[in-house]
Amino acid sequence: MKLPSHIDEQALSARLDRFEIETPSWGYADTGTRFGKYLQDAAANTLDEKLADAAEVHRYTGCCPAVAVHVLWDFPEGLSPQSTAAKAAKLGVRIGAINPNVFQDQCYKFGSVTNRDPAIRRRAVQHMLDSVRIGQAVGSNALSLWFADGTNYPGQGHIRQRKHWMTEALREVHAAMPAGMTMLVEYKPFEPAFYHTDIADWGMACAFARHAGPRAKVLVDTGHHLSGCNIEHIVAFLVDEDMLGGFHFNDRKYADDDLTMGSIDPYQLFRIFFEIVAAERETGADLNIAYMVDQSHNLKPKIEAMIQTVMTAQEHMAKAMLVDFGSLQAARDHDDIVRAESVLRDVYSTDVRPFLAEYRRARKLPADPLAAFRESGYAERVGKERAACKPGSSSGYA
Ligand code: PSV
Ligand code: MN
Repeated sequence: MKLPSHIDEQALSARLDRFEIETPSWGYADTGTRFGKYLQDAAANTLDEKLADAAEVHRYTGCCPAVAVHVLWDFPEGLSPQSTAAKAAKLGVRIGAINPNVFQDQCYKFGSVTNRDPAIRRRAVQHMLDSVRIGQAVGSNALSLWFADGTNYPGQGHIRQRKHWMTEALREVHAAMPAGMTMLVEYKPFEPAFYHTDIADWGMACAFARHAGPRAKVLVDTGHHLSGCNIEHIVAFLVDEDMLGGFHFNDRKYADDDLTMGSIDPYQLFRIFFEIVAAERETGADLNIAYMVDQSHNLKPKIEAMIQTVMTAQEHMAKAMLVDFGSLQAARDHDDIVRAESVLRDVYSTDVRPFLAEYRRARKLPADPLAAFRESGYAERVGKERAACKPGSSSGYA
């Protein structure tokens, strides 16, 4: 494919080589909605199987060497973090962000680090401190924090007091992190709490991260915004404040729908990457951002959905890199809004898939990872092996 003349193809390919996308262990397991769970034969039952599936995604795409883990779901009592890290390495992947879980246990019904009961707050902090240690043991450099804390009714909680408890907890955990670890603070405006959420938006996450310490940054989950929100503006703003630590990628139509990245609004995804690429051009260096997927597919086959996601991410990053920043600046200098917008729209309309196919071939990767994975028969094979271990199966553990 012939690229526009202002594009340095080598630089574009080199940037894509450095564009790693972390996939989530929970994206390979059976999950459901609060209305029920439909099991898939091929979905992973154990952490080993999740790692094996993540390794498949990496094998076909070449850009997903890290797997995010959820401490309670992936590290039950007795599972050694070191041996898990060794297993991952054997499969050609590594453990990425560590996600503590302070939202599932019964004691967290009225909150974790913002619970009025000091014993429950301590338990939540202790779990995060344990997660830091797991992270150290597996060589992870990110502690990714999301809290379900909030209230459902006006008057239920003392909002400012809860803010102080959240700050104290984050400070203590930050102080326990080793030098190379980043704390990622995720926000969400609703769910499971529906009146107020203790970290409701990027501004609150940014304030909490600043209070926590210098290695705390904001995590933008693209599904965690109210309708109409300009996510790329948030991204640009946080980048400029040096406070954007990472993404949880997914797409949404109504709420936190966990849909495949770019399936609903691919132009929004392009606009997000455009802001990143623009900032990288101006600073002359890659931004230090953890690109992570947070999708848990109930209907699509999980590995296919993940490969589709990764290909979509590469496409939109590549498109953003095709922007003619010289023409864009010239248009801006003349307040030529029509031209400025066209610079983006023209690039967005460019089909970069032939370029990406060549790019992959040159790296001995399949030109079409999704087709290659389908042809491999992996899903059918593991489906047969794993189905027997599903709840409800006659030979399963249910
Ligand atoms: C919460 O909705 C969230 O986005 C957090 O990142 C959790 O860790 C993840 O989903 C769990 O699926
Ligand atoms: Mn998330």
